[in-house]
Amino acid sequence: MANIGFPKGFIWGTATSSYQIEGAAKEDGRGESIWDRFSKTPGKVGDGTNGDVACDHYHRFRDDIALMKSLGMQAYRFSIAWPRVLPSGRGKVNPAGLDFYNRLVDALLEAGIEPFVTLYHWDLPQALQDEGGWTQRSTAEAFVEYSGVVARSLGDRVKKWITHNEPWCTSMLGYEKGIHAPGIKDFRSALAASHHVLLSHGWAVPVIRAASPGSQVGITLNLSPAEAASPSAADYDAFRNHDGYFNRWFLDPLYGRHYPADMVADYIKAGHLPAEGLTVVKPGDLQAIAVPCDFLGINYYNRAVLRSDKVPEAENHPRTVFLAPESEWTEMGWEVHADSLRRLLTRLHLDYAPGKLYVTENGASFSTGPDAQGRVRDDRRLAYLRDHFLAARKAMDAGAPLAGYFVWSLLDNFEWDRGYSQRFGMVWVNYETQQRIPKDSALWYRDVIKANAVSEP
Ligand code: IFM
Repeated sequence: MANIGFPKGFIWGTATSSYQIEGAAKEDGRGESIWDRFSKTPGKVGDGTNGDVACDHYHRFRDDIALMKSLGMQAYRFSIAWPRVLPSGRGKVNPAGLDFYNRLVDALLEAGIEPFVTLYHWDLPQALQDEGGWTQRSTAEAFVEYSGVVARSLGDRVKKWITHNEPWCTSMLGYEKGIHAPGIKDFRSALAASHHVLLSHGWAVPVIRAASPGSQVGITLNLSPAEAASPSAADYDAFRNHDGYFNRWFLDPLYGRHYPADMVADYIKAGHLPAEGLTVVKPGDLQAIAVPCDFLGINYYNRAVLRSDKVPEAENHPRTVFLAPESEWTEMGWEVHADSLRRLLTRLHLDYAPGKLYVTENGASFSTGPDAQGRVRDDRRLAYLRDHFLAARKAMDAGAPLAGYFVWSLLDNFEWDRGYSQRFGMVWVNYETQQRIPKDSALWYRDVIKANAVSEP
């Protein structure tokens, strides 16, 4: 067994998000979010649950921080609930909401854990959705106001900021497929939403920097390393389209390359855009989106293998197929494929040359629970994490400037449209009692952090 070391200063942490863990949905002046509304709409969340209580982190954050400290976490990525801070999305600030995050940040720093703050992890104030949500430019303006309020309050202590988590999910799951809040199924709206999310990022970066001097600001994308199922021209075209839809649509404008022309052409041809193209893009927008950032955050879970045939009428995109039936799968139905993380990080380095990368999320859903002795032997999660850490290390050898890694997630939590049926945590949560039990993967991760090294199997 070789011990594979990571560079000195490499940051090891874990990640969560507000709606998935906080609970306290109606406390201290918090406004309604699109996820409150969506999860309470019958049929939207598989197990009929919602985030009203979740992991009750709002009341238990001190214990959760003590737990992180005991596991040796160096950094903690969490998100701010916009409707706690600005219950109507803009205008009147709710001081109690800001106080919660001030207490959280202070307690983290006291525990020696660096806060990485995500400003938007999907809980848009419902009041903004009532005006059209991310399909409207005014939501991007409201996001800048909100970012300024948060950065002015926390910016003396928070030095790592992430504007958005996974703009693809915000726009495509929320407005194209309708399986996430706000549950809209209209591809043209989704394309408008994607532009306004990116625009709000570009506009917010200088505001955050001004309010939080010396800080580093970036954005997190969920990317889909893709490959063609065969060397045929048709499958290659399916790959091109998927890569454009999932990856280049977001990466290209962020790195100053405009929206990919081949995708705009595809969307015009399919009638998703008018002949004039992306009319939501106004003069100056692309320069704003391409604001230089300090880092790019990557959330990686699985790869996509693309085949051109049998595209059902209702789908806008080529069929994604998962070959390799001998593969292992997580309980989300996602293929385990660590080498695609290496490929992804290497490709980003070669194609876009970000100054710094973080894996801001990576993890696996396995429901293994406590045995008779109360121990959670989640061997498959442990192996998943080990293989992905090693794959990331190989990408670093190939030059990818990876500076840190955040395991998704600290706690089992509310997995959006899947409710509590999926468990991604390194820490088991008993939702009846709110008891936490670090799983074997968490104890193993503690040793990785301590050694700053991973043992090869
Ligand atoms: O739980 C989510 C998280 O909110 C965003 N990234 C993917 C995770 C697993 O689905």
